[in-house]
Amino acid sequence: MHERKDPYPSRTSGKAQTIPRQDQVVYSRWSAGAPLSEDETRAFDRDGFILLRDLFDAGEIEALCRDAKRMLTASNGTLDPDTVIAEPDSGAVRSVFKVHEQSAVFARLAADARLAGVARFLLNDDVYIHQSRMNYKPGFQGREFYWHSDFETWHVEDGMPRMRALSMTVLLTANTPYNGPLMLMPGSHKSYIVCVGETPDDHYKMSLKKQEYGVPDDELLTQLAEDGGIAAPIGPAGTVIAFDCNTMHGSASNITPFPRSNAFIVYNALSNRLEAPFGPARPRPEFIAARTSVRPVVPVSGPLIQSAA
Ligand code: 6CS
Ligand code: FE
Repeated sequence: MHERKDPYPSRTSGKAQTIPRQDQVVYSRWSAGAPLSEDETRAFDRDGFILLRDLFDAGEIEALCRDAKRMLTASNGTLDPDTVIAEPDSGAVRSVFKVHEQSAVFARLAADARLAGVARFLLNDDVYIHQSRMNYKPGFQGREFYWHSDFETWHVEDGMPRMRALSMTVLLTANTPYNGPLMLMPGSHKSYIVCVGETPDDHYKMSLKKQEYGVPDDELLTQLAEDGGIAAPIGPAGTVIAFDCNTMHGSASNITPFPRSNAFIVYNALSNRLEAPFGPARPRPEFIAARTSVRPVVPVSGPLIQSAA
């Protein structure tokens, strides 16, 4: 059989190492009509993430929060049970996946020009939704998301060929210094951290609760953090963090009483559709990684919800 060349091998050997990024970060050239300023575009390229403040108004944020709560407290049968992930010890709801197919408001959010338009610009292609989810990080019980590059998982386990994808996180509670905010390592997206170990069968059943494979080595993490520092952007509900698929990120447990709930929409370039996984033979299910339900997003302008007036 023809051996497929893998530009980003990981979990194939006993050696943790760094491979330089082989792909662009910003695929478009900035011009005056772009949906980001020149400074924002440059910052995304340099840091691997940017903050977008005040994109949504109070009514829009409230509508998103209401539907996030509906999904959190949904009675049996309302949501696809596979998409609901429990916390490792308490059993509280940690994540709900595929929210853009289980909520009209989140479907509208994912198509919104304020997010999808920016994704199309940065990736310079039609985009589709690779993954969407709510991470609830409940008070007291919300556990950490250990340091990782999303791309490492998406490449090895899902067969995403190249780095041409990004996440948009919409904060739906305030993220404070205390409640386990998203932390990112600026500049880390320029290095691909090769992880050691193999991928167990049905790895997602464990990894979505607590990741133990595909975990970067301490020394390489230390190097990245020494080189670029660690950012923990905070802000009120409605703040958006856009970050590259290879930016090293994670978040700590939430021992405060206050939940830290964030929505994530992952956009992938249409030209970067999933292939066979580079690691395990069997791909992960559709609700974590869209393989067949691939539809270009047509950005929708205007408010998320029709106002009552
Ligand atoms: O495995 C995944 O695809 C997911 N896991 C993490 C920790 N981040 C990205 C993604 O939701
Ligand atoms: Fe992640």
